[in-house]
Amino acid sequence: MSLGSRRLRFVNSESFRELDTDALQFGNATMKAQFPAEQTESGEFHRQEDVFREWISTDGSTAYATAADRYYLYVSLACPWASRTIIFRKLKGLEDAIGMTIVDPIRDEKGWAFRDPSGKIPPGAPFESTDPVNGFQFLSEAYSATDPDYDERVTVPVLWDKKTHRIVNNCEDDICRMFNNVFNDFARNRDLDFFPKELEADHAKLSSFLHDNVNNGVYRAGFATRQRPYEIACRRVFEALDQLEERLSKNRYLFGNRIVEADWRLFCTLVRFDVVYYGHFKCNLRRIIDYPNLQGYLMDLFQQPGIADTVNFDHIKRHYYMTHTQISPTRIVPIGPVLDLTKRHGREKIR
Ligand SMILES: N[C@@H](CCC(=O)N[C@@H](CS)C(=O)NCC(=O)O)C(=O)O
Repeated sequence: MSLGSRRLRFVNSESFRELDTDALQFGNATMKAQFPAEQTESGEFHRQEDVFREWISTDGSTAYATAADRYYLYVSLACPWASRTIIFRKLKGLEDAIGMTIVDPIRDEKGWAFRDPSGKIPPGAPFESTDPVNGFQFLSEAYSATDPDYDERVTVPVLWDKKTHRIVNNCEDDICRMFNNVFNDFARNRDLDFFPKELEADHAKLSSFLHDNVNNGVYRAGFATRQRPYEIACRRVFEALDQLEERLSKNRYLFGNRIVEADWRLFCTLVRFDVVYYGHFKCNLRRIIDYPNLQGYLMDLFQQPGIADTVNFDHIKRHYYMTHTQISPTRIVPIGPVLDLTKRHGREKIR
């Protein structure tokens, strides 16, 4: 039987009988999901769509004109989607043009809160807002200011417009592209381009593969509420990682020697993998440290100027283990793993 096969075989006097572990697990009941509105009856996690997708323009073609000190980013350092926008803001040198507030990594039933993120204030206790722009207590206030009828999950990242007092965009793909393209008059590193025209089609294809199999793949494994969808999702994650390991044995980065958006997209999942996805989301066939090329690549990206400042393992661990209480009801945060991403990686030898 293959490793991790989900069917248990029993021998009886007549024949082999296969036992469905799914049926044994819950009978007819479905386990309560972390996000019930995004769960299918067969136990799969289907992520909601981002709703606010307005575009900032340099030529007045949209209602949102590019400007310094007009747009503002609300993020969590725990979140892999929001982290990509933090990385783009940092790499393009947009810190002076676009302000940013980091929410408390721990979410309770009121959602993301503008609470001191150090963990000193227990959820539920009164707190002073850490949002210097609007004085919001909860991120949900930004969503209801934009659409009073909004009733889906309130997510980070959020790009807020201080002028019209509403959310412009809550999709990290769009926000990263805008940071790359439309703020160059205010960017310290205006010539950096993470979406090179000459790679456009292959790049889009790879980013979409990474989204489906890696970035969202770990969530599909972690949020599954039945054995079968978990196993399918988890195997897909590792098939993708095996392919990427092979690709990165010949290329320093995904497209050779230059770092593009897809690299930062992959980085945001890899850097969380051994710390939370391996244990909390049960993606545990292998760790990233078991893949020599992926681990070297992860360290190479982590050691790029400014990037280590965007990674906060305390926020990451407290967020996942203390917020997803359907998966981790005790809310205990594990002390490990021991991880050092600052070691020599030797990737510069791969040309
Ligand atoms: N915009 C992302 C999703 C962003 C997202 O789900 N962020 C999580 C944190 S990692 C969040 O804010 N969750 C809020 C919640 O679950 O209530 C997408 O592509 O769907």
